[in-house]
Amino acid sequence: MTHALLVIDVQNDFCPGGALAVPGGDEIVPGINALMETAEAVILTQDWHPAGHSSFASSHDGKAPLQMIDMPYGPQVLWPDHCVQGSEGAAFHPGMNTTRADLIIRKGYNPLIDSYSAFFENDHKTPTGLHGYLQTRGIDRLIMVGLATDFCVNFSAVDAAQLGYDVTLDPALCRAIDLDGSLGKAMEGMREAGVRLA
Ligand code: VGL
Ligand code: ZN
Repeated sequence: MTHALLVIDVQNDFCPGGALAVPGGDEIVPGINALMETAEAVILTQDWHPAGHSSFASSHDGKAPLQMIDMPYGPQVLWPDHCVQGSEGAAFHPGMNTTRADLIIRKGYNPLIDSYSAFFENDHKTPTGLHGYLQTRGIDRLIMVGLATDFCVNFSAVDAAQLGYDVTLDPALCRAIDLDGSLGKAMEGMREAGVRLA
């Protein structure tokens, strides 16, 4: 088995001081750097939205961040503007060792569809290309860490398990948004999908 460390969205906007700060988001950086040393492959993801993205509350009249909206692909949480392509907020946390990365995959660039998962956009159909990359490299085991546990890490882990990867989540190297019990639901869903906890 070849394994990869998949580091989800450790970007300035998800760290304290950022536009969509996840409590303690920056605390996981040293541990992630250390884990990179023993990983056979390292893949980083970057949430990467065009300005005016449809997941931003500011793109919808009368809507505030954290309200819900119905999109053609299903219900969608509306977020503050975050991880706008090329902005400082979209950059990786400066402490993260990005030099070690074999691949950086960007997601959420389609203005009409959000993409929590590193594998599929939120329509659960449009691939990001990551599955093809992993298959052609013969990677079948994934260690997942990053931000946020209950959104992008969760959707990535469940998709990976459903695609047949052996998935282990390291909860010590993840932090959550926890919106209306979303963390508990995410942990339950990941367990049901067969995601292991480190
Ligand atoms: C994320 C909300 C919006 C995440 C990304 O990385 O978990 N959450 N965009
Ligand atoms: Zn986003």
